[in-house]
Amino acid sequence: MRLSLSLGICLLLAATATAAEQPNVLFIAIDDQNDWIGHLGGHPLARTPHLDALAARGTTFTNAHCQAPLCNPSRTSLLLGLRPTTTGIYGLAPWFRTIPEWADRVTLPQHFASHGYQTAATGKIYHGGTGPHRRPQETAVRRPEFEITAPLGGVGTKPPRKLIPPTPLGNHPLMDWGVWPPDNDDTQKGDYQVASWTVEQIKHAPKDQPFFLAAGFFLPHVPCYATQQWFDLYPDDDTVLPPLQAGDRDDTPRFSWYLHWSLPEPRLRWVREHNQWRNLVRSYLACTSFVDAQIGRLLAALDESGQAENTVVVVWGDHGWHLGEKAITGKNTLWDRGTKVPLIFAGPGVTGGQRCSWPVELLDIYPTLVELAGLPARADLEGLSLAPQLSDAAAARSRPAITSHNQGNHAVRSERWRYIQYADGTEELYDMQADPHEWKNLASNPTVDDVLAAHRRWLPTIDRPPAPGSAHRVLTYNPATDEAVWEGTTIRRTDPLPR
Ligand SMILES: [Ca+2]
Ligand SMILES: [Ca+2]
Repeated sequence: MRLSLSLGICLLLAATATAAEQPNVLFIAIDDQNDWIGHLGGHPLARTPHLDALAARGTTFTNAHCQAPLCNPSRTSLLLGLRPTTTGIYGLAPWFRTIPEWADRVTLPQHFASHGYQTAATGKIYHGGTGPHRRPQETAVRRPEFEITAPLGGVGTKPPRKLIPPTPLGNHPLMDWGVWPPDNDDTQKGDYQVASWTVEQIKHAPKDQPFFLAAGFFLPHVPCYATQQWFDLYPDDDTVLPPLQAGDRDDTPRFSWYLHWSLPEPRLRWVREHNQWRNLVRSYLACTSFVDAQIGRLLAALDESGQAENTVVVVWGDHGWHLGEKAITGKNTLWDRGTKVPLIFAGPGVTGGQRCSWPVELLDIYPTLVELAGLPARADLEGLSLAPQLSDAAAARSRPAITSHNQGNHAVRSERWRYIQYADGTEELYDMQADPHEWKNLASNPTVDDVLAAHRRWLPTIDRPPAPGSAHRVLTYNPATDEAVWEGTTIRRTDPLPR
């Protein structure tokens, strides 16, 4: 009797200990953040002390890639654990819940909510923030994306008129950058408020329940407004400009232009002609440093709350951004500058001070967090858990990173190579060790036939057409007629390249 009673108490204690040890998750997203992060070395002058400190106490992935080079498809892929080629979501629309097949998909935060976590979020997590607001009659039907949300984030304070000259294709209001507001007051910026709300959530976290807390930062997405203090971190001269090669697009297929055929993001030619290139680069870097400081506020709050030891922190960017490389600014490309992102983990289950150079995918975040938290694994996820690499960065990975931008256009990033195939069958291949800027397309070189073959076999076997309701940056191609359609307009083979 005494024995079984003690055994019972032991089991009870063991169960309680397990529950108490279930780690929290602090899930931090940065919008349009390429690898211009201090410790990643994508830009030699980038100043991100807080992300660098997080990487030093955790594991940072130096070869991490998005699954789609655009907000909605990248975030949908990460949060559903499915490739864009599986969902058919490639554009800024649709919202995945409108697709019957995915209407009841259990997302990453919902999986945590199903297993005892309190889920909370603010800012830009999905392309639509923390999920659309439901009509009252729908609340009983569908689970919330997050249990607790705050409608914060976005640009915040805006100047009364654009700071730069009118941009091509309609002078889009988002195409702007520079010093704003002029008084060094950051508190009216959306990202500052996202951080403030998240700090309060950390301070007042439930004592009897683990949390999954998501903070989505909007910058350095355009408009890149930052206060003067962040610009002061960067020299006001041409040493800030990224290296370029004149005529770099001469050896990229015509189809590469179709992926970003006609967009409000100005081309390199425009920013040069209007003396805006340096201003854009400094504005982007300033915004990155500002967001780094907001992430620093979250990490300080976590330390002060005593929860750092029991919280898995993950920081990720949804895709990269060009600042003149390959003759463009913006996203929607299959090169490293468009696909490579920061990805940092720290906390329980993560070895400190590691740099992992295996190609990995944002798709891997879902199964990784599930494993780190000890939740039941799911058989319907397309990513691979990074738990082995978080323990030992040298642990082998079995596959490269894949990025897709609309049906038929894919990049395969292995340790050494970047291979791209467009929907019309044209190809690119770069030796990323010898040519890290992807200047020399080797695809037509007969000596690389084996490399091409080895990479082609990773092209997605599921490659769906755009889902119903797809819109904004959607490109389709019909091989039978050789007809490409961009945003509803046919591109002819003879159309001049857009300037
Ligand atoms: Ca984005
Ligand atoms: Ca080139």
